[in-house]
Amino acid sequence: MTQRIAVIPGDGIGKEVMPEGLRALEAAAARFGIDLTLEHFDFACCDYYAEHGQMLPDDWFEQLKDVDAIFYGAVGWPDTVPDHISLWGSLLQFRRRFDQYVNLRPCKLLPGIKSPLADRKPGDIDFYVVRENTEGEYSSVGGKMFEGTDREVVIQETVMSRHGVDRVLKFAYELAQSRPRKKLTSATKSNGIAITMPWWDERVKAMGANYPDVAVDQFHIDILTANFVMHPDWFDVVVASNLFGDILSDLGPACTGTIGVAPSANINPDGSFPSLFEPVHGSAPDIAGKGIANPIGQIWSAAMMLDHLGQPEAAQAIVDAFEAVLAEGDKSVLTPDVGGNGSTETLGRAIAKRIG
Ligand code: GGG
Repeated sequence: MTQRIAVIPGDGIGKEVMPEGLRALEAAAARFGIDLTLEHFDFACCDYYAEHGQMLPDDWFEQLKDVDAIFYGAVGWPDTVPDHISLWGSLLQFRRRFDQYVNLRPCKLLPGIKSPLADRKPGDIDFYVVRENTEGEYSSVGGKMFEGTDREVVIQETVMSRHGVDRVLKFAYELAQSRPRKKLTSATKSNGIAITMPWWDERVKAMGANYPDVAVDQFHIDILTANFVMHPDWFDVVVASNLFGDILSDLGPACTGTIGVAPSANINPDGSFPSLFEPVHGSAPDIAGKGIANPIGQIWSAAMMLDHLGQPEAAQAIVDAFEAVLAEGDKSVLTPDVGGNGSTETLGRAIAKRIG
């Protein structure tokens, strides 16, 4: 049976890393006999907005709802579309309408990459950030009063529901329980944000009763960011609200040397709608067009997608391939962010060749 994959490159370096993500995906599919149908879409990017005045066509939900997974690049081109319009008009619509309430972001120090933190080696940093992905601080609830006057007021609410928080905590507890260290860290700011965050802490505690074998700790987000830098080895599974999870899942990969390798899975765990796989990085206008973006975030996202589609061996083959190419350390192959003088394509081709 064929698996239908919606391919949406998006903006900036999304367009450059996507071909390498597909090269790896197709190499793994060929090796493991997986039948994939790739369906290409030109929306959810700022070029589409320039032509149509919106990021998505009116019938986007109908076009995408029956695919098996969405493979996405990056969004944002602030020279033409303000970032909040492009993000809310595309990725956040997908996450919300397809109820992709878990954003799973692995953070791992890979072989051959030098961490900016002293004396860290592969194995020292290996944790997941589980980010709540449909509510929290990313709410569209709020408004403006007396706009443009000296009495101007702007309000934006944080939205946390018991349904929304409990389900992402359950996912995080179960992930922690499945790992050898069985450790869960929750990120809040309960002294300053004194309604929603202490309530999140209470839900963590209540949910913990179902997982007595999982060790739980809780940090305020400010000291937690310091501990990511000073003690990244402390962490196993870190669960956080939408905004805090977004910040931590950029900081974590930065501690592993480059955000360019970081993947993510926007998961609808019950499978009622497609899940979406994309690199953590954005469209990076500063390096777009130069052909030097690291494609591993996109390639690793392809591996997460295959795993989600029930193909763990193919997923592992992709991970083994990029780890081997990184460990080899051929500078003519590697992109500049990991010490090479190669290109997006040289690195992508080397990984695809290694997959077989
Ligand atoms: N590939 C991820 C991407 O394009 N990120 C752009 C961005 O700003 N994302 C914010 C978010 O993930 O909430």
